[in-house]
Amino acid sequence: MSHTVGILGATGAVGQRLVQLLDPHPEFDLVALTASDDSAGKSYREAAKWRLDFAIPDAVAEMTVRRTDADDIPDDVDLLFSSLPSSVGERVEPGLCEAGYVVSSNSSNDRTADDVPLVVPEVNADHIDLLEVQRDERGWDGALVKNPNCSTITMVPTLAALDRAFELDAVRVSTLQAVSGAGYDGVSSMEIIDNAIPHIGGEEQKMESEARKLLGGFDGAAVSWHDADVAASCNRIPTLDGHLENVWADLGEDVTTEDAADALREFPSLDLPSSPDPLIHVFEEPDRPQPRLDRMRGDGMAVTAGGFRETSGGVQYNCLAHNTLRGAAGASVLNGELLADSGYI
Ligand code: 11C
Repeated sequence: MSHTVGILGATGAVGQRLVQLLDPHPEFDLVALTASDDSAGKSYREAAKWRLDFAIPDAVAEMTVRRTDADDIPDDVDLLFSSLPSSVGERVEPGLCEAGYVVSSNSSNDRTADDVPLVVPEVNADHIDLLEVQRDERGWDGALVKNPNCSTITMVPTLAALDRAFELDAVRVSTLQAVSGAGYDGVSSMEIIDNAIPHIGGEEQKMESEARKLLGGFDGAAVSWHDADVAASCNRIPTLDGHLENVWADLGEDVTTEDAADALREFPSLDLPSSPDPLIHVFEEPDRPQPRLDRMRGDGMAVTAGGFRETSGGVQYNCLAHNTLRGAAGASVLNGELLADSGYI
């Protein structure tokens, strides 16, 4: 069955990736694009400063950009994908849910709210049923589901795999994040190459809290956050796309690199259109010059892991994923597919 969908914030870096993934999509029919008031009324071709290295799909280029108000969005839209800035998302998204729209959002607002499911389907699809609690508590006909920050998504499938095979006690992670994570401003900053930037405001806290919520249990009424101690250090490097992360996982027991690699390799994927199989590509060579496009494995939706080393009571490794595909637009689309599969749209 096909669902009619729209995009909130269609002109930005993630919004453009949503256009890429939704035109075409096997389950979704893209019918509405929204953006800020100064873009409303223009054609998408005119409003979007298109940055991807292929042409805007013809059918989308001539669509008229709408405002993000419920009055301006067609009533028959089943699902809205949101890539609004969080300051706009926190204002706009609840109003749209109240007006009856189901919103699958990449925006960082409300990710850790008690009644908002934060979901990476291969990791915690069951959390989607927190929407029953949300509808009861908020009285919404619509619904709000979130995907996490791109740097959280990159490591969480690997942590879930280790947690299921062993037991995750603590995580230390240091990131090397691409400039596209900072939106257009970040991409522009590629003009200043040869510049690694330490500290990215707020990113560490997001990785620490979101990972614990995603890895937590759900009893039908509430999510109990995982009690692993998670600490992150986040840094920006001058590459366009793809976040690379160095992870130290404390598992409370000595683990061989082979057993750790097997746990990641065997972590199951899902039968959803955007879920890659395998989800995690594992490389065990001790010295592996990286092909340029590990980030594009599984059409940009897979995680690549390698560099395993035994530590006292755990394992060290690195992981990499495409930040605006797996980490943002693709994550929202995948949650949309889960909403459809679970009967919420
Ligand atoms: C970055 N991860 O690379 C950020 C961008 O919470 O969704 C995404 C911010 C978010 O700067």
